[in-house]
Amino acid sequence: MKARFIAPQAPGAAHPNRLAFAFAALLLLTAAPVLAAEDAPRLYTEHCAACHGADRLGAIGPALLPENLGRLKKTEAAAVIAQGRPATQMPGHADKLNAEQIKALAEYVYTPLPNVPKWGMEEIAASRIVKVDPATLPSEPLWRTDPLNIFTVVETGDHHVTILDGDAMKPLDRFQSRFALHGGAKYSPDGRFVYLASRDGWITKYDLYTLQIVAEIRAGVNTRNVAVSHDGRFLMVGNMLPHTLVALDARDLTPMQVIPVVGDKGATSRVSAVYTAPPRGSFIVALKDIKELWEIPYADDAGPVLNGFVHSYEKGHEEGIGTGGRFQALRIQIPDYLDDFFFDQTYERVMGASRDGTKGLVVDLDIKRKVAEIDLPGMPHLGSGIIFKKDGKDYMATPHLKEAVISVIDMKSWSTVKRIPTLGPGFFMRGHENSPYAWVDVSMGKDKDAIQIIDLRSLEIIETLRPAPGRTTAHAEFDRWGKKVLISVMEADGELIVFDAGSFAEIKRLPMKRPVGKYNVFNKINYSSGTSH
Ligand code: DHE
Repeated sequence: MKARFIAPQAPGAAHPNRLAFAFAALLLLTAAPVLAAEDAPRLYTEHCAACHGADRLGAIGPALLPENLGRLKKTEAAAVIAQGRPATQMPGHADKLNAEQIKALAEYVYTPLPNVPKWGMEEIAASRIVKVDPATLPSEPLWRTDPLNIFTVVETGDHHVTILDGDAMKPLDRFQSRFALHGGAKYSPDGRFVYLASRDGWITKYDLYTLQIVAEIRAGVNTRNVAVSHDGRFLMVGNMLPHTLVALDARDLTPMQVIPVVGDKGATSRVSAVYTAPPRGSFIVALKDIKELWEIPYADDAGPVLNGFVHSYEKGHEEGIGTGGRFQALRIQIPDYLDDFFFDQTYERVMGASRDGTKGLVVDLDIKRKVAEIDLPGMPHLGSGIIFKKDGKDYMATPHLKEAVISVIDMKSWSTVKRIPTLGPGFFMRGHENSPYAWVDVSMGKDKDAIQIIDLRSLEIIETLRPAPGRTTAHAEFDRWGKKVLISVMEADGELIVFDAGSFAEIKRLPMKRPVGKYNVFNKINYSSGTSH
């Protein structure tokens, strides 16, 4: 991805060019002559298919079908085609396409497909590939290093994953992944297995001890992300297409249940994100097209919501297969859509925001309603937020995809106590319990090569690093001790740069193919407050 510069703007304001274009697009949609019908598919093949799939079912970009464009009006779609979409890999096409062609494309993506492929239990189960019987795996690792200081590094340049020894900072393995992995790698609670999700729905289970893929399954056509239950028994996959959640048995990825994402009034929705809330023994799910937040308990004693379904995990997973009710969703009505969310330390409250809103919401999962609003304009990227302590109080800090600031929120009063100006809007932020510093990138702005370091005691930026001038540099991750920080140079011929977390001195560089995210086993399995969950 080439990050594009997005000019900072007033909190909550829609981009002025965007508004102007949306208005122009509205006039066009009503006034301009329509291109010959056959031109739109040709234009689509030429300009859109590489990212959104020849069949419009999604690839690196999302599926472009009427049912997946729910919240986007046609005029806005035309504006996106012309100008691109902030914080995504969608570039503008106004320099290549004229207004009439843009209009034809906007019409085209709202045309229903004659057949949207069915992706139910049968198709999912048929896609499953078991490469190794999990029961035959040895109990000890094949290598000697600290098993909890391993990193999984996703390289999207050539769709590979590198498994990195975090002590020696040397690769243990590098393997071909599914196409376009996205979202954080998730680990089993002991840190032995890593689960990866691709945008086109594949879930891969990989064994770090024996350095091999155990099983794979295609759980969706266009997938958002996957969560692993804190007890390691279940995976929950959130899909954009079809509008479903899919529960898998973590042992060998056997599908357990397809949960249709249908709201109170019968409308269906894409999933924005599903995460695990360990103390609740639940998955929490945010939705893009329905104003509801779902909680799906998975604990065996979650009695009332299981509708009397008696589950015996030890007897085997086959009894859960089909449309049985092992997993039931508790639905909470909320006043807005949530595109992203973040938990407080107790997992009782969720901070969420829609990408186009101006306010964040705090939803209490026990009281089951919104309990506060947060001043969070400019597309907060809450999934990248961190929690830290200062003067005995808990704060969360989050970057914004459209504003050159880091917002710092008091987690008791929910007020924004500081907005730390940065060199540009950023995607990712990381801290660590053993470090007083947080590392942020500003990769959505013109200073895309800069990494800024915030002292969490003073809430000031104290250092700006430019380890690869002119190249997109983003996504920090600490090692388990909080002593080293890894940063990605996200270019085709990119690299991973290792820094000393205290002195900020460079330690090492490892060449990689567009490395994006990297995930430390210890930090992830301990739900470090400085990392994503
Ligand atoms: Fe991500 C995580 C949504 C674009 C790289 N991204 C996530 C998660 C969500 C999300 C919901 C949390 C999933 C999880 O970890 O379980 N991402 C979105 C979007 O809505 C957005 C803006 C548009 C889209 O294309 O879907 C988007 N994301 C991108 C990119 O363009 C990035 C930079 C490059 C890429 O390869 O797609 C990108 N997203 C990432 C990464 C994570 C991620 C590296 C994991 C962060 C982490 O540290 O946990």
